[in-house]
Amino acid sequence: MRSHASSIVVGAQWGDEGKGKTTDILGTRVDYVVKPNGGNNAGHTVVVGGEKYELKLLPAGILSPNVTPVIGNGVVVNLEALFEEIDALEARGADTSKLRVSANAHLVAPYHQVLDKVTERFLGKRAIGTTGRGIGPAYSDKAARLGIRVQDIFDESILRQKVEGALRQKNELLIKVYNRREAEVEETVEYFLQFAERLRPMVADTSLLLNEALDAGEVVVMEGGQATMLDVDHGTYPFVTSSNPSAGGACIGAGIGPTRISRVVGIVKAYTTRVGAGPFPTELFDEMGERLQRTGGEFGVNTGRPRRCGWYDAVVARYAARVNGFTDYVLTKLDVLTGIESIPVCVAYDVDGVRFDELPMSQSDFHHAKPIYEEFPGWTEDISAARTFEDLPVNAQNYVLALEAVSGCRMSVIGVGPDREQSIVRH
Ligand code: 2SA
Ligand code: GDP
Ligand code: MG
Repeated sequence: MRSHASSIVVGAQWGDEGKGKTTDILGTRVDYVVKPNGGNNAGHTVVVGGEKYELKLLPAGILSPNVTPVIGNGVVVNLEALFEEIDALEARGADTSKLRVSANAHLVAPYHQVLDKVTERFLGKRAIGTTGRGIGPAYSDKAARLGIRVQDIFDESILRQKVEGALRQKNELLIKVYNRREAEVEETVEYFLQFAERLRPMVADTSLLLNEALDAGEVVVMEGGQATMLDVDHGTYPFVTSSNPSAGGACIGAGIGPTRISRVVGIVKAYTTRVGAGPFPTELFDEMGERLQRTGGEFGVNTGRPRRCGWYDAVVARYAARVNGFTDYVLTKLDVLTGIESIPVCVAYDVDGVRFDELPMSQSDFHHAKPIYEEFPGWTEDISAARTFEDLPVNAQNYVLALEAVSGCRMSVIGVGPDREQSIVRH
């Protein structure tokens, strides 16, 4: 794929489409890879030369030696998790010394994780199925202006004031509503300070760094966490994460203006998965769902939770193409469908007898949506060694062309296996 000055990579479904691998194949030259949103709720599995890496808080670009990885201002950072991940990568010989972390990124505190878990318990049947990493409470504090930012841990008196302010409110909740132990100011201050010296050399004005890099003709990729349908504005609210994983959120979370973006790449799986609760019209509850889960290795990178599986949903793909303004799609995991005789694709919904070609405006309608399927003949040949479109069996080619026709954007790359080499580049 040709390198562009600045690309955004966005999940088009409910996550785990293979965004981590995609960052690697976006061009022969990538200088910066930025994570603009999310935190250690994300999980990217990347296979490089047969070696498997599981990344959570760090952008997958960290595995490419010439890339400067950046944690943008839109991320919520768990410092304990960050250093654990850095240490694990260093132990395997990866070089993490170029990592830069935005001074404006918010920090996840231990009380955010407690609040995440107890809120889920209090929601009962309406629980979101979060990763329990404190992501929602950390973003809530950011919006409520009660958050602690990376830069705060380098000024102890400011840090103490902010922790005191945050805990006055948090402890009311923890003690009176949730019946938990209070979070203590000094304990929390000490928790953050223990990381300060190790973090200091990594901290930067990352918006300035990235814009100067673009001025100098360098190539920047923004690697979105989670996905469009988990976006707090555009997803299946309230069954969403608490950030904006869509393309607009990447500009905010990296500090790069929309006029500087040259390409927006949607990553879409040849079928659909979802982790956690919430509507999923094409979900399969039968042996075929189990087959997709098994063949696709559909288990959470972070939590190990089995992912719910179902057929490709073109209504979701068209919606994602629209709200993100995709210029290209990368279609992943086509190989997982090998051996299925006839493959259904959802092209519209039936909502209580009414046909919907676009995502229903009302969440209640979406909960009632029944897929209207078109069927496409499958293939039995192993496609994992295909490197050109013509290498694919005709039925696999036709399946891709059929998806392309209903998904709102051209499909420029096709994934036929987990390794980054296992890709067909069409445009
Ligand atoms: P949270 O923890 O507040 O962000 O959870 C809110 C919803 O967002 C979903 N979510 C995810 N969905 C898919 N993959 C994610 N990352 C991990 C992975 C997930 C894992 O790559 O496998 O290990 O379980 C991710 N992160 C958040 C979450 O399931 C909730 O529905
Ligand atoms: P992300 O969160 O979008 O980065 O995706 P995950 O890493 O959570 O999940 C995607 C999984 O699919 C990973 O295990 C990848 O190694 C794997 N993967 C990516 N592309 C392909 C592909 O084309 N074929 C197959 N079989 N696996 C793939
Ligand atoms: Mg993932």
